[in-house]
Amino acid sequence: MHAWPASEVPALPGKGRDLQIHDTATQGTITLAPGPVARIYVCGITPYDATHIGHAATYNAFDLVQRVWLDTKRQVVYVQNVTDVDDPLLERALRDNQDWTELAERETALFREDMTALRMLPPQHYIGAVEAIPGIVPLVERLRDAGAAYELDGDVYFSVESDPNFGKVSNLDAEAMRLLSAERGGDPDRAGKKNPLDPMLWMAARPGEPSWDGGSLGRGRPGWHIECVAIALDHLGMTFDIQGGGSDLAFPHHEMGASHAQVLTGEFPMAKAYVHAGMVALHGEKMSKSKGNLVFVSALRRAGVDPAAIRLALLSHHYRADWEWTDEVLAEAVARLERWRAAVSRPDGIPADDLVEEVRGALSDDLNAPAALAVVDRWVERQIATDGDDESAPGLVSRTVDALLGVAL
Ligand code: 5CA
Ligand code: ZN
Repeated sequence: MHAWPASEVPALPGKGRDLQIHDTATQGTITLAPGPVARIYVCGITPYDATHIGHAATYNAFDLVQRVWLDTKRQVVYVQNVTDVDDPLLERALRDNQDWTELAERETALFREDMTALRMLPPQHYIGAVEAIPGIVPLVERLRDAGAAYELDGDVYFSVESDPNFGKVSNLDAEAMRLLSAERGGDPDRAGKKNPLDPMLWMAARPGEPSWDGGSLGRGRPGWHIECVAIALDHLGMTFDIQGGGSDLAFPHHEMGASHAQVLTGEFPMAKAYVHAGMVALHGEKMSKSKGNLVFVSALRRAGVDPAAIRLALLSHHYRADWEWTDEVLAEAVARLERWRAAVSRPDGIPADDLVEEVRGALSDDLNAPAALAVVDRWVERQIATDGDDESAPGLVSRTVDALLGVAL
């Protein structure tokens, strides 16, 4: 699939710092020092509805990762998927009596527009589940041939017991795993499974549903976790730097993915850091397509909200925090954007060399975007209150905010 156009990232004087980031698997902060090429896989959308603020917040976190790495003069290989065939997408298409491929294409196109408007840097490889099927089938066959998968009425399940490291990504107890499995696409109550948590690798064709040739697996469609493993291994190989998503993906999605990869390659972990963004809520509940309590990025844009203000609203919360979207959050961001623009539009100003280093310091410290905003706020206050004579300062602040925070002033 094609991704979306990249906005240019200005080069800053000096060099950025290595990223320290919280890793869900080891439950601590680790310093990532990739080689000249940093590799990241971020789980993409299931395109059955428009991009909401929760999605945007999660993609914002991983956009910051890219920007920190680019500032260290590394090249970044960024891979993102689109789950363009899965139960929720097919259910929505059926409910609304529309073609599932058209629904997926339309919502993916809107996602690209939203990401472009928000100045999120695009992935180099943007891969749909459907186009990944030829790579998924042989992996499922390998898992089955290794004795790590079994058949149940034509469906193929992964046996979590085949992985000695199962549980080491999300660190949850058995009861929590069971509850989350039922909530997040699993089927722990299906009779005949070896372990209630075992996830599906390949679902045999159902009447009225799309299906593909699965070689020795028969016709069907892929399970969710193997989709991301196949795409990640194909484009990044094993032991890449970060696998990212919202905190609702830690279990089962990233846990199961790590397990599939462990059995396939004999290695753990698939990613050096498992990075999870907090959940954005609306009216006290997690924003989710299934609940319908959503604020869409495209609706805000249509209402005339500057995408740079949306981006500042996202940046005003630490990526790991759970937070609530409110009108005040947006109003504050709109006011901040106005202040920042007024400050950098002055022909000269007070020196900003420290600002670059301080923003770098904040972001390399587990992507502390609120601290980075505070650094810029302090410069802006002084800039508005004082008459400086540093001609290069406003431009340097603009370029820093653009390069490291993705906000065009
Ligand atoms: N296609 C799968 C991943 S392979 C999927 O989870 N799609 S999604 O459309 O449901 O979510 C896309 C991303 O947005 C995921 O990383 C998810 O964790 C994140 N996300 C969903 N809802 C929220 C929310 N309310 N707040 C923050 N992030 C969210
Ligand atoms: Zn995924």
